[in-house]
Formats: sequence, C-alpha cells, structure tokens
Amino acid sequence: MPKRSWAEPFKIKMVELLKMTTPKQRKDAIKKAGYNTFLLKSEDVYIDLLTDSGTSAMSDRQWAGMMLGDEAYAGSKNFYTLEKAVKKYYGFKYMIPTHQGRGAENLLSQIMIKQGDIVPGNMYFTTTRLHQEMAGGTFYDVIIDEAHDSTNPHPFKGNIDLNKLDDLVKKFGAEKIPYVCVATTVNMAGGQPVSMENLKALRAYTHKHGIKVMLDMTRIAENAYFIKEREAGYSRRSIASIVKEICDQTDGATFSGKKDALVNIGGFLALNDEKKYEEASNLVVVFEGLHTYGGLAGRDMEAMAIGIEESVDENHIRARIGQVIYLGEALLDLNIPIVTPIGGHGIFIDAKKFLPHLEQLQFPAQALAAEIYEDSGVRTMERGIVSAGRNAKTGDHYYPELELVRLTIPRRVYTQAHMDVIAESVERVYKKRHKITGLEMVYEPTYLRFFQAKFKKL
Ligand code: PLI
Repeated sequence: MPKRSWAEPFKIKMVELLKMTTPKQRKDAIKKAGYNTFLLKSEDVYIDLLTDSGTSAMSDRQWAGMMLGDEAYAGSKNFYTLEKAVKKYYGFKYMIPTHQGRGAENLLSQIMIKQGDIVPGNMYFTTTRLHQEMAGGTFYDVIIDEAHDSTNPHPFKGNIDLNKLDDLVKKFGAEKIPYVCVATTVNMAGGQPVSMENLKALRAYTHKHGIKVMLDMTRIAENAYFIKEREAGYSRRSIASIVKEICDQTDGATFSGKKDALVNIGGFLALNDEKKYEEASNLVVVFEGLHTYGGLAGRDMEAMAIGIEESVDENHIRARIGQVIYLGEALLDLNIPIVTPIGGHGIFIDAKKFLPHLEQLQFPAQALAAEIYEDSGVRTMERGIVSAGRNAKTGDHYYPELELVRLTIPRRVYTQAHMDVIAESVERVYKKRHKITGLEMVYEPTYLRFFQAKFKKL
C-alpha cells in the first residue's frame, strides 16, 4: 500500500516568538539554576520539552470557550458543561473540579487511605505517591518487570503484574488495600500503555477481593491510541469508545486536564460511589474551593470540557503520537539509547547507557539534561534518581532501574523542524559524552526534590 503520512490536523493562527541565546548565556544560566532545568527562566529556553503538562496550545474553539466563562462563585454554567463532558466521554457519575491533577490526588488519598494502608500501583508517580504517603499509606510497585527494562519490546509495559498484586493481598490482607492505583500510559516507565486485557483481568481480580480500582487517567487518550494500534480486536474501534471502556473498568479517577485535555490549568476527581463523592465534595471546600469550581475559573472549566472532546479526535491523537514517534525514530537512527517501544508523550533517553562512566549517585540524567540545555537551549527533565526521591521511612535514596532524561512533547506547539533541531542537539552531546562529568547535590528540599534541588559539577 502507498504510504499515507500523518500531518498536523490544524493550521497556525498565532505564534509566540522565541529568544535565541548564545552558548555563554546558556552556560551561565544553567549554572545559576543549580544544574536543575526546573530553575531556568522560561525566556532562556529555546525549545521547551520540560513537560507536556499545561504547555499545549489550545484551539480557537477552546479560546472562544474562555469567553463563555460564567464567573459565579457557585453553580457556574461551565461546571455543568464540564460535568456533561466527563459523563459523556468517561462515564463517571460524579465529578469534582480541582486546580490540577494533584489536587484530585490529595482528595482521593484523604478519603480512601487510612494510616497503615497499602496502595499498589503500576509504577510510582511523584505527586501521586507523595499524597498516598501523606495520607498514611505505603505505595507498592506492581508493574510488570519488563517496564524496568528500557529496551524490552513488550507492547504494554504499563501492565500490572497480578501475581505481584496477589502477593500483597496474601501478605497484608485485602482489607489493607483500599484501591489499586492504575495509570494509563505510565509516565515514569516512558509513557508506556496498559492493555485492555490487563485492565479487565485487574477488574476481575480486585472485584473478587473487594478492592477498588482508581485510575490515574491523565494520558488516557494516548493509552487508547496504543490499544487501538496494538491490541487484538481494537483496530476498528474509535479512540472515544476505547477511552470509555478503560474508565468502565474502574471505580473512579484522578485527572490532570493539563495533558490530554489540552488546557493550561485544570483537573478533576471522578467517582461512582455517592458516599465517597459526598466526602470529597465536602473536603474540596477546604483545599480548592466550592465543589462546583474546585480552584478553577469558569472559563477554565469550559476550555477543559472542549479539550476533552478534542483529545479523542482520531486525527489529533494520530498526529500527536506521530510527532513523538518521529523524534524517537530520528534518535534511534543516530544510535541514541532511548526507551523503546516509543511511548506516548515524549522520548526518554537512557542516561545509564548514554553516560556509562557515571555512578547513579552522580546523577547522570540530571547532568545530561543540563548538558543538552547548554548545547542548544532545549530544556528537558530528569526522570531518575532525583525524581525518585527518598524512602519516607528509612530516608535512603530510591535507586530506580530507569535513569532517564525525558524529552516531553507539548501538544500542537512545535513543528517537525523543531524535532530535527532537537535530534541534532542530542547527537552533538552524544558525540562528546565521554567528557560529561557528574553532579553533586548541594541543596535538597523535603518534598518532590526534583523540582527545586540544586547541584554543582563534580
Ligand atoms: O501536574 P498535575 O498536578 O496536574 O498532575 C499530576 C500528575 C498525575 N499523574 C501523572 C501520571 C502525571 O504525569 C502528573 C503530572 N505530570 C507532570 C507535571 C509531568 O511533567 O509529567
């Protein structure tokens, strides 16, 4: 069959000009930032691959929606529009808006987890695990072993290992496990999807043991795309119907609208249980705002409702992941060690393989992210030992198997030419990799240290 390429299903109506910097300016900027890309000024960044969270471009429809903001304190029209979208696309009965995903994680953890509880999940996520711990729970990783191997070709490296889960049930008892936290496209594993088959098996297992399933549905449309591409029986199904089927396997969800839903701010907690909904809608008043706005302006809720609809558009999702794959394949052609299969929201460079001369405690991924910035002004993010943090009980560093630099692609923001420039920069850094030195941490904050830690060159 003749080739039919993807292309952006939009045209550009407005642009934001970028500042170009000199090598000297970048060298000074990253040193001043303590070799932490989170501490750089955005204006000193050329191509910003720090995150795909809140950095996507909204459509003209979303911007038009912003003008429909009903900025009432209570019962805003836009809340009902959002509630309708959540019911239509995700099927959950109740929805409480929050300012972003972690606001929902806080509520969920507080209403579900008791001191001493166990919360299994398919690999940790930074904010999710912290909220579980702050509520008195302990996170256990039950992802399949393949997820910890950067080049294992398993098509669904986000899957839960039901034997690992069963071991926890046997060891601690099902009554100690309020829910299993299952994420769609597992961020820290490299944007790796979970299969529908696995979700259904998890549903059956947890049902038998009276354990709930709570979804971190932050990148659910991207997961649905991989199910459509890779799982038997789904190739003719719509993304929207797969998204709904994923939600049907769960009891509720936390959502960061800043990813799939193409907004700069927003999230929600969704639940099917009325009693839990009542608890959460009371608690949200303490942390976020009334249960009909949860920290968001009316206009933000309107834009998120429209973004949810746009997120499941077939052409959108094909081009979104097509662009990620384009960059990944360019790096593979240059023999750069990256996580494969290529994931949904970015390319993850394997820093252990890129810089084999560095110990993990010399923070290879942190050093590599700084080096890429210095080369070209491309801002990436560490997803390794710094992100993993310390064990809350022992105080020891976690030593994750995956020591990665994430090149996260915002949706609808950069062009294919930007992808080429990024690949060339990584290639230049790869060529001089032997000269790259490690880092020493000189400032370590208590919570989520990767955001604010500072380093100096060894
Ligand atoms: O950044 P929030 O609070 O809207 O969402 C928290 C959050 C929850 N789950 C997952 C899987 C995430 O990826 C996530 C946020 N991720 C960020 C900020 C990222 O850069 O990946």
